Order: sequence, then structure tokens, then C-alpha cells
Amino acid sequence: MTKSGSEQTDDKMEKVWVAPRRIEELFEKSGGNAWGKINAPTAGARDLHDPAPAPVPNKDLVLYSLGTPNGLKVAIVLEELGLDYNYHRIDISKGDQFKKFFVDVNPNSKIPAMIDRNGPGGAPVRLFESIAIAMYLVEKEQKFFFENDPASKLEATNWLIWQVGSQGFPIGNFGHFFVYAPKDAADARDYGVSRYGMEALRLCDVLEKHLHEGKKTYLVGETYSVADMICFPWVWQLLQGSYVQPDGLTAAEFLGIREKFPTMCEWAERIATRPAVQAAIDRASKPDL
Ligand SMILES: N[C@@H](CCC(=O)N[C@@H](CS)C(=O)NCC(=O)O)C(=O)O
Repeated sequence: MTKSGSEQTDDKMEKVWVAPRRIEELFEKSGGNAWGKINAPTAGARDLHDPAPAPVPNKDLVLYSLGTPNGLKVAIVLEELGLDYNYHRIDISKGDQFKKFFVDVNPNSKIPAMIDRNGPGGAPVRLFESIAIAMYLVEKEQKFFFENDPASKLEATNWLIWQVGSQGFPIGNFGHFFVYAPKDAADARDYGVSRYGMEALRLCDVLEKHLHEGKKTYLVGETYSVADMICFPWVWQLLQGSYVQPDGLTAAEFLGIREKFPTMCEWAERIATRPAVQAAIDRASKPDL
């Protein structure tokens, strides 16, 4: 029988890591640090039975944020543009990011997030993800984004997406493991798999709730779009991809993806059956054509 967690081999007297059958066996390892009570494998508001009152704004732009690097990005853009805005501090160490009024603005429960009460056509619009907010603001104000220079605008876009996709996340997690992870080095892999596995589950739950509760066929309503194309591959990796332990245990089984996120799985399968997506999967696995 396979034992889970770190174990001692008889002959080599060294630690080897063996995955437990289900991620739930590791969850207490995520509780052994300052963020333990905040981390959870589910998305959505945690105060639904007794929702905290939403702040009442008196300006068009309403920023929900905190003085972390991700929060600072948007604050800098707002100040450089000289815009007036309400600022509501979201204390992520106390769980404000899981209050209903905030989740309604950012279903992913991360700062920064923003409402523009004077959005497209004068209607309110919600914005989440620092780069989506930054791009919205500089486009709206027609400043700092190479309005008349398409090539430079594309190069700036490369750096914006590099920041959010490549720079911030690893540096933030370096800090997490440097400062917050449990002290016992032998538990490090359990803790890492638990922390990231829990985040993988929570991110799937963001999609599940968005699709299921919003009764959506695709991410932006009934119309298949680039948002579906771009959010599909990592879901497919968890469902069908190459994350398999040597004993055959798949990431989908370990995380319980099919039972926990049926609507997300239907969405992914709907996309996977598209001829263009099949062609992309086939082509990406072949040598140069
Ligand atoms: N990709 C997001 C990252 C946002 C993010 O990770 N924010 C952190 C603070 S710097 C947060 O809200 N953490 C709360 C949590 O993990 O519960 C962005 O650029 O807006």
C-alpha cells in the first residue's frame, strides 16, 4: 500500500515524496502558517448569510486595494493620470477579499479591483486583475499607452502581460516560501503541493461558479471568444494533461476535478470538441510542419 507524504526508504535512508490519493489529506499542511485560515480550495463570498455592507462611493472610480505590489500598480496609474477616485482598503489578512461586496467586483478574491460607475455607455463596469484595470484606465484617458504608435503599444502590451503572467507570481511566491511556509523542511513538498493544489482548486471553483451560477455557455455569455481560447488550456491540462504520478495517479483524480467542477468540465469538453481546438492540439504535438 502506498503511504502518503514524506517517508524514509529502508535502504537509502533518504526522504522520498509519495503523493497521497487525495489532496484533502494535505490540507492541514496549508494551515501551518500565517495564511492558513485564509487559504481555501473554494471560491466565492464567505459572508453570504450576513453580508458586510458595501462601501458607499461618491466618485466614479472606486478602487478596492491595499499597499502590496499588485495594489501599487493600479495606484501608480491612477495618480499618474491625475484621476480622482474613492479608495477602499481591503485587508487580505483579515479576509476582506471574501466579503460579498468585493467578490461581486472580483470573483477571484484578489486585490486590486475597481468599479467605474461611468463605464462604457455611461453604465457601471467592474474591473479585476491589475493589468486589465491599468489598460482600461490608460485607454480611457488616452495617455501613457502609445495611442498613435501601434508597434510601441504592442511592445508595451508584451511587458504588461509579462508582468502579470511571469514576474509577479513567482516573486510573490518566493516571498511566501522564504517567510511564511512552515519551518520543517521535510514537509516542504507536502506544503507546496497543498498550497498550489488548493489554489488550483480555488481557481477551478472561480470558473465553476462563474459558469454555473451565471448559467453561461462560455466565459462571456453565449458567444465563444478569445477568453475561452485562453482560459481553456490550463483546465485541459488538469483534466487530460501530463500531470500523472509514476503510479498512474492523475492530477484530475488527486484533485477531484470531475466531481467538484462538473460545469467547468462540460465547458472544457465543449471547447475541446471544436475542430480548431482539436487541430491546435494535434499540431502542437507534432514536429515542425
Ligand atoms: N494577478 C493578480 C494578482 C493579485 C494578487 O495576487 N493580489 C494579492 C495581494 S498582492 C491578494 O489579493 N491576495 C489575497 C489572497 O491570496 O487571498 C493581479 O495582478 O491583480
